[in-house]
Amino acid sequence: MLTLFHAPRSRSTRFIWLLEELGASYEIRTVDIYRAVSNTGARDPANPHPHGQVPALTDDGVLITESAAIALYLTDKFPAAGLGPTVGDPLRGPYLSWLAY
Ligand SMILES: N[C@@H](CCC(=O)N[C@@H](CS)C(=O)NCC(=O)O)C(=O)O
Repeated sequence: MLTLFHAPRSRSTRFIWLLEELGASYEIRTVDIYRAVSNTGARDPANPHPHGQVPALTDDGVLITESAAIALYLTDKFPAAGLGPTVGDPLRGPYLSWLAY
């Protein structure tokens, strides 16, 4: 089971989009985060991210953090969706470059 740890109006929103585009089965757990701009919110003990940030994704309990890593993990996990060039595809290199950029 994929679980996205999400806070509204944050970077984790991009993974609702990606999970939908991939046709993945997933659940969302909304967590609180500290928001420096407004000095509101707080680290949420329900969030497994080691820095209390979002996005965080777990796949059967295995934790994945960092947006680029999560995007790569998900597009690799669902190759049939055709959203990320797979290993051996000539476009794999540019894909990884743009993800890391
Ligand atoms: N490099 C991380 C950055 C994650 C990040 O900065 N997330 C913000 C929300 S957009 C956050 O959780 N802030 C709360 C905090 O830093 O305590 C990624 O892209 O996944």
